[in-house]
Amino acid sequence: MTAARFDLLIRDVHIVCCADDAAAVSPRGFVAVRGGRIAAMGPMAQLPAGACAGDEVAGGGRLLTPGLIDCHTHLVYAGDRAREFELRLQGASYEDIARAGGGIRSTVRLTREAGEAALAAQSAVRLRSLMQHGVTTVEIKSGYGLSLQAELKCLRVARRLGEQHPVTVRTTLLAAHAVPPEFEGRADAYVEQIAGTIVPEAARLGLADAVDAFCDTIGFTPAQTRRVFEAARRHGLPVKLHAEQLSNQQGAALAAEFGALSADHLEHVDEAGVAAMARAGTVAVLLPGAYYFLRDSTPPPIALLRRLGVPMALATDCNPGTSPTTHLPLMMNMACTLFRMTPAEALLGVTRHAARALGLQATHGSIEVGRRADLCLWDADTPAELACSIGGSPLRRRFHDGIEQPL
Ligand code: DI6
Ligand code: FE
Repeated sequence: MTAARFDLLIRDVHIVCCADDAAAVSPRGFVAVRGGRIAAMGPMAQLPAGACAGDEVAGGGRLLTPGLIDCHTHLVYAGDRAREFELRLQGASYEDIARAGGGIRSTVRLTREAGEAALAAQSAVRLRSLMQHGVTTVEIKSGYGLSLQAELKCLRVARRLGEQHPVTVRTTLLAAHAVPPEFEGRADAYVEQIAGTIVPEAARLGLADAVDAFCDTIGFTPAQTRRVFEAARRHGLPVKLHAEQLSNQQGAALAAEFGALSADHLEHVDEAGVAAMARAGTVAVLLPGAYYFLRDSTPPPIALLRRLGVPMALATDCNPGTSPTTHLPLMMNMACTLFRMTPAEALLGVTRHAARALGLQATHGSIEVGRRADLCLWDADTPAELACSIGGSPLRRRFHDGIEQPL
């Protein structure tokens, strides 16, 4: 009888498999990979005698987690917004700046002007930084194009970034991010353009995996959001929503009504909204980077989300205006510090629950036999040690699809 042969064997690691909501650490285990999938795992004592692999990794008793999943980013954009950061330090609010034609629209100007290669090059810097902090799957939204051609350009850039880097990219069409200048005062006409042209084209070209909208006083009304969601439904695309970030628009309930994968931000969500999400199985994506950067003081209702059993994911919201970060482990720290989540919840938020927020829960986000072998080895012993660090980089090794990738 021949001994089991694998492509990759990681031995002597503390494993947090994130297969259930406990996020327990199993000490001294192994994970074996074949064909990009997890083929076997267990305590070291159960490693089949004579098992060998093309690539063997001695884990040295460190922590092995699923590869991290950043389930909400706007990382394809041009330029920066440091000037607006200064204006806010002088007292202007995010809403003031947006109403004066800055904010999202200032990034739209630069993103529209940028050629596809230049846009890809600027965005790739951010993508590589995310990967260096442990990300193996990332969601990338459009939303700084706001015209058919510019939105498709952003989605193409996102898709191409995924083809050119060892990371899984899921794309989301966010044409309903802001009203572009040429539709000033005619938001409904822009929504018609989104529903009648941009969603159908993105769907036809296979460029979008989901559709999102920004439902808020400086974004779109619930009625306009509904029109975008109906278009997504007609074209077979799941929806997500920027909901209740700056005010309560009952967006979470609207998202739940459409069976949304996630409702994101949620600082101002009420109990009815959370209850609707719980019934629909909609994930709460919490974005502590934006909360911190805007110096918000109303955290999302963590205790309520917990009590009603809504899964909580965490993401960077990587964008130039409200969360210029590519550091997902830092978001774990902020979720614990600012939102009082536990380190175990924070880890589940960037693995198991983030996978669900992208509809990838059958294949990603946990270490289980048959799942994708996306894995991170950390210079840490416990999830608390990961969440405790502010801004450091405890990642030691990163595997995507069963293949180790240089950091
Ligand atoms: N909410 C956010 O936090 C980002 N988009 C959104 O709808 C901010 C985007 C930006 O300011 O550029
Ligand atoms: Fe966002």
